[in-house]
Amino acid sequence: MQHPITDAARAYPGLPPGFLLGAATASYQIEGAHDEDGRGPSIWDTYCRRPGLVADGASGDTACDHYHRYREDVALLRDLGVDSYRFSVAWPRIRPTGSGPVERRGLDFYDRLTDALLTAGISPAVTLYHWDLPQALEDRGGWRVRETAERFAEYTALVAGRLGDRVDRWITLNEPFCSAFLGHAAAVHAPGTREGRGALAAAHHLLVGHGLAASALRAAGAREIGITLNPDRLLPATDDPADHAAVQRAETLHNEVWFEPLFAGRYPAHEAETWGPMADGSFRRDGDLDLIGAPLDFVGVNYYRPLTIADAPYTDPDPATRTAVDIRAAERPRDDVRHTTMGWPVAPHTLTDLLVDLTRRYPAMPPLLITENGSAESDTVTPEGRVHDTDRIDYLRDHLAAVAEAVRAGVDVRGYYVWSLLDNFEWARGYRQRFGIVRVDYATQQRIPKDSYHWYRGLIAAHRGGREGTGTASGDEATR
Ligand code: IFM
Repeated sequence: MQHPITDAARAYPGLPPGFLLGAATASYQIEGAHDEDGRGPSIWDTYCRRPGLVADGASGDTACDHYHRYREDVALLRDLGVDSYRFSVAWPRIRPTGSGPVERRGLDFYDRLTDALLTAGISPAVTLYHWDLPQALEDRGGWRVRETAERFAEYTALVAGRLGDRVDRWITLNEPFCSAFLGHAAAVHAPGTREGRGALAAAHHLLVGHGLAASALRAAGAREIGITLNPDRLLPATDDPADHAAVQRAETLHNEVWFEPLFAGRYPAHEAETWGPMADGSFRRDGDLDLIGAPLDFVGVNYYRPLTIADAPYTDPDPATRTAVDIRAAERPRDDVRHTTMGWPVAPHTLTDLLVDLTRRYPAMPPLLITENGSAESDTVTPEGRVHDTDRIDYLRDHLAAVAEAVRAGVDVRGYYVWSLLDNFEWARGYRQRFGIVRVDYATQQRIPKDSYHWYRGLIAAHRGGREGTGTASGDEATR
């Protein structure tokens, strides 16, 4: 189903009144200060030190030095005019070994950041886990074992105890798909292993951790609690039934593992044909579905691009000792649309389709927030010190229009966070990929707001200025 984006919507997406506009980052990608104030090592510190895994041998050791420059970054957010800023707390700053003593200086940092945001009139949205697991917990089994979920709930209670009086919105996990499957199956994220069934155990324990953390947040009186997922819009490469079957297996892996237990009270229906012999589920316990499926106030959706899927043979030679999560499906390239520097196809209407489809499939799902959307582009700085990132502006504008289209189709979307405020450490891609609306010169740590920053600021001003929902906007920055 295609949704033509009208010219009016291109000019101004016609967002509903009260629709929240924000920007997002994550701790390991921006903070730096990897060994300061008692911070312990995380699995990403370890992963970055293994030769050959991260582009250019990069790490988050310094990143954007946000730990020391957060006041400057909050000033950028204030001038941008965002309603809300989504940041993540680094677990190893709060409990360096995951289970031992609490590091007060880590809590103090997020306390200062929270107060700086509130002084700037910005509502903080806190993600508790954006992939930086304390290495000491990984050494004891990591997400493969239930104990990590229990430690996660303890850490959550510590952070809620300190910030809960000032934080409006809490996100337990960011994209558990990446933690479980990119980390324990594809080996392209920390901890960087290929262990088949271990990835399925990790997926389950991440959900258990979410449930326990959500319950700890409720007990602490948290106002709005949610989880951020990265559901994929999966398209069959051809009409061949084999490709459609591959799409179903990919649905299980990418979407249903999370959405079914969270919002339908069950495990995915197609597990057996998707996982094959690994689907033993022995890590599940009675009562887990109730814990995981406890009501939430919102679900965060991170969305960047669709995936075109085709049937594929097993690549793992011995099914009995399978180390990959091999669902016999492969992504096919497409040549009909522009791609970002990540190699991701740009197809904004697929975001509308995804949101409409999720709402239809999961009627019990709470309201949605787009907690990430953005594009990596090959930015250059002009001699005048400007970054004319027109491709990024087009991307953001068209995806916001796609969100507005979903709202018109009846989807309850309450807000949108651009990824990302700053250029930052893009995981295994290092610093080569730039997602920021603010450029970071990593040699000097100078911040340069790009044209997309100015455009977004104009859009926010137009939205605030009472033109919400009219489909038009005035002001050069919002209409370009
Ligand atoms: O940079 C990441 C972020 O940490 C999680 N979501 C996707 C982004 C772009 O790859």
